[in-house]
Amino acid sequence: MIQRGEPVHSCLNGHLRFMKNVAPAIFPPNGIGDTKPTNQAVLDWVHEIAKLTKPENIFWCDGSERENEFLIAESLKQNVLIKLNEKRVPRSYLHRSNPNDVARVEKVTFICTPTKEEAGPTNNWSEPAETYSKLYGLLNGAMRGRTMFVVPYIMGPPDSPLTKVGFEITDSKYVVLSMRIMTRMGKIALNRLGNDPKAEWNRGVHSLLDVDPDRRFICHFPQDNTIISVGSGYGGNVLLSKKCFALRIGSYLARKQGWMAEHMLILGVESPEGKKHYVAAAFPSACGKTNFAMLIPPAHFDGWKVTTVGDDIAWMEIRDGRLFAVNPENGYFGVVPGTSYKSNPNAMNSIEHDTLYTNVALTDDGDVWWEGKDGPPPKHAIDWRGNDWTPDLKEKAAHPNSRFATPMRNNPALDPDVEKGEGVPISAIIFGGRRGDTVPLVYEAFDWTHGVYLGATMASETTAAAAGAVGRDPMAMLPFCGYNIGDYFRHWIDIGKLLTNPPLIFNVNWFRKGANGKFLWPGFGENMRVLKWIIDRCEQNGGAVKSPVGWLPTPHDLDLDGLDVDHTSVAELLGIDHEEWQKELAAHKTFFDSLGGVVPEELQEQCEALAERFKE
Ligand code: OXD
Ligand code: MN
Repeated sequence: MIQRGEPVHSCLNGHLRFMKNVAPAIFPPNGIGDTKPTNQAVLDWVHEIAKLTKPENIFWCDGSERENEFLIAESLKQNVLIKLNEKRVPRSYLHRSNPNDVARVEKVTFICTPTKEEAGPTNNWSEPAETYSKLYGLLNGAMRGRTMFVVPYIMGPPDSPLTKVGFEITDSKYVVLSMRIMTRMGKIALNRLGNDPKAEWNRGVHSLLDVDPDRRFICHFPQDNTIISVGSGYGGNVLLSKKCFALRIGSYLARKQGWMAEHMLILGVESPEGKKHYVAAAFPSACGKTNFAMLIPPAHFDGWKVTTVGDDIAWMEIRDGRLFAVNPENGYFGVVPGTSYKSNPNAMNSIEHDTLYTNVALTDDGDVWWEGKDGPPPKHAIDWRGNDWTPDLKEKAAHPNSRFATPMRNNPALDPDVEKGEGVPISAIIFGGRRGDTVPLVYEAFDWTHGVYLGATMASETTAAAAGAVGRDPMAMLPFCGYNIGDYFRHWIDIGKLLTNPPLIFNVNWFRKGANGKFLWPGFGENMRVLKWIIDRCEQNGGAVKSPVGWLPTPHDLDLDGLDVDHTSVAELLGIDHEEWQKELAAHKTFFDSLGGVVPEELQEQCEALAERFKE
């Protein structure tokens, strides 16, 4: 955490004087890079940041094809991008980030609210005025010899009341190219913002500096609708539209303005009769959100269709007593390793063209490769670091967090209503995590507040070496809630009071293991069977039995026809082990206690009620 009163880096001037130029300036021809906004507030802010960072020139992005082609050509010249084999992966490129910079870094991510209490017990807090002065110190002259790009974008469908405008200033071409995929970028945002100097818009400033982990900070100023990110070039830290704006600042604005910004996929499920439901689901990072959002129903569900609205973020508002959701993004920034035609055919089809890859391996014929891709590994490749790689090496060819950025329009299962301004009505909310034991395949909350409790106590096994270690991750928002988590829980409870037709809330666990240590559930497309029960419950015709933890399907209530899972496994999958749940209950209490008194009374009561139900 940035400490109060800590001196601004004493060697700062020396450091900057010799700072290597990782992003040399480019010089566009007339007609490119000159779409200046007309809103005076934006112009003033850009002027202020330019005065501070002292770039060689300013490039005003308009999101056009011509601009994109120019930026790609310049990025190829500067080795920011490598062109992939045009026949195998048309119009696609590979970018390698600095090996010290391959993931989001929570320890240097800060919520800078006037008081520490506003940031709450789950966030790193840092005092706003001091943080601004520290960051401005780091940004002083940081864009010398570089081009400063001004990227206007909107989050949300063009004609949605939920949609918001953001501007990102950056000295990274990779960021500009990625933002064009991940957001609706360019003139569309300038038109939406208009000329009102008081209009709401997000200010994002990003500089690579010299990509030094010691000078890497991702700071959010919710009260100012401002983000400053320095010292990183990795997506989650620098595509400020995504985790920074749509979730951290978004969740703060959502509470203030009475809507919800959630770390959730949104999918549509349509029956053969044409009846359609939408569900939103929150799983912690690395629990298969993208796979679930792009699920292909197995042969047994002939005529059923699953469509993707979003794979990572949902912005939701109340209308007619129901929750409606939009996906604020325009593309997917997904983890590559493990993606194959077997695990996720829709993702594979999406990333076959027009895709920007980061940190995957490059084959000798200019194709991309990663661990878990279909077929045998290449005999030789260049790994994500740029070194020679052969299959006998211990090192992975692709970084485990290597990514694709691909336009959502590449997805063959894209939902037709993804652009609908009013959003899609949500019938069910699903929480879930990776749990080897305790948590059944699926169960339903008794009511909204009980559902909030399921979300608040959500957990997932950490991938750390400690086997079975479980980390609590409320609503999968632990790294993304931009304010006090207690107030966030309260906001969820309050939203429930305004919903006359609330979504039903469920918890799922695809990862339960049997006594033999093997997964009990096949997962992937077969998760359709669980989804089907959830839809049946929404239509009030799915059977269930009451258990202490919630409504549970019996094996008979799940459609398991044609599935190669024996009866004992199904019983294990749906079983409630009282001893395991006593431990789970104790863990809920410990977690709530660790939050230091911010948890609303209603959720404490849910904890007691759960304990009581086990005594019955
Ligand atoms: C992501 C994440 O990259 O949640 O989506 O970490
Ligand atoms: Mn995510």
